[in-house]
This record gives sequence, structure tokens and C-alpha cells, in this order.
Amino acid sequence: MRLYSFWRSSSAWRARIALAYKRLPHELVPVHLTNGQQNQPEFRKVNAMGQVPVLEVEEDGAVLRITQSIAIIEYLEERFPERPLLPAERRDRARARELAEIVNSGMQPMQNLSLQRTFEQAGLDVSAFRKQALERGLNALEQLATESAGRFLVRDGVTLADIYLVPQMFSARRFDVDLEPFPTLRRVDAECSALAEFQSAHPNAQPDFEPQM
Ligand SMILES: N[C@@H](CCC(=O)N[C@@H](CS)C(=O)NCC(=O)O)C(=O)O
Repeated sequence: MRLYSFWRSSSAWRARIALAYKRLPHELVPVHLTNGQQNQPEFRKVNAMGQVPVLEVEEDGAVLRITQSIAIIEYLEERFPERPLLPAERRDRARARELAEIVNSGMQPMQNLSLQRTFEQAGLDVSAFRKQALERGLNALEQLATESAGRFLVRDGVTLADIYLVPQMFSARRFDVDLEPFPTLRRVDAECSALAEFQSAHPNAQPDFEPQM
């Protein structure tokens, strides 16, 4: 298996956690997002959206290419069900997907480099808009988590929801969001961050990590 990744990408980080959690050996292919490698024609052939992550995996003798972290993780979950990332109870699965989707569609898209460049070209500053989206999403996550969290966001096992939370908490810190009002999220983030699978997927542990950035 090969994962196209960038050390600082929160979306690629999700796929890295899932691969590590399921103990699946894989090769990392770095795509340098701040240098614009994602917009080169060669990479656009891999992902027409010009984004990471992309997973390449052999299936029935052919290479299957999957983009979008949610599709990648759900594929891994179906094909490699050991160490599940979705809970056994249907309502808990709905909650895990609900929490992940708040991050996936309500928060992370507002942090994309392409959006930042569009704002800059229009002479606008993206930071207030980005912070507002982060705070709105964190509020919703905290409210839902107070209902469903045990040791992790949905009861006592690691789920999809935790995989989406941890990189987003890192981004929130990076963009100076005050995390004081989110005690459940902070507690679960700390719980996950103590696990080896989350540590090996952390940006600082990646082969393409650039300490000066
Ligand atoms: N919904 C997608 C989002 C992918 C995405 O936004 N990736 C970002 C990095 S976190 C990216 O490649 N950005 C490149 C750009 O904005 O030019 C997923 O979950 O995989």
C-alpha cells in the first residue's frame, strides 16, 4: 500500500492514524503542498482535486486508487476489520460518523491552502473566517461529545471520530484558538495522543517533516 501524504496535512494525518491503528504496512509518498507539488500535472493525474491523502492499494491484481480520507478509512475498515474504527452499535456508528463529518466538511475545508490563496488574491485575510469555523465546529463537537464520550469521543474505544479530532485540535492550536471551553475534547485529545498509533502518525514523526516550517 502507498499513501500520498504531506507531513503537516491534517487530512493525510487521519489516513496515517488509521493505517497505524490497523497495523497495516505501507509506503509514504510525500507531496510538498507548500511548494505547490499538488498542482503539478503529474500529481493531478493521481488526484484531480490536487489534494492529499491518496491511497493506492492492490485489489484483485490491480491497483486501486482512493482519494478522500473518509473513503480511505471506510475502505480500510471494510477490508481489514480487525481493530475496528467503527463501533458495534448502529447509533454509535452514526455518532462517530457525525463527529468526523463536522471536522471533514465543517472545519478543515476552511484551512486549505487553496482557500487561503483565493482569499489572498482577493486582498482578504482568511484568518478570522478560519478561526470562526474552527470555534463553531469545536463547540458542536464538545456538545455532542459530552453525551457520547467515555474514554474516547464515542464511548471507550478509538473510533473514526477520534481520528478526525486529533489533527483538528493540532490545527486549532496552530491557529491560536482558545481550547479552554472544550474540556472533553482536550481530555480525549490527550488520551489519543498517548497512544503509539497516534504518535507514529504525528506530523513531527514523518519522514518529510520540516522543523523550520
Ligand atoms: N476532504 C478531503 C480533504 C483533503 C484536503 O483538503 N487535503 C489538503 C491537505 S489537509 C490538501 O491537499 N490541500 C492542498 C491545497 O489546498 O492546495 C479529505 O478528507 O481527504
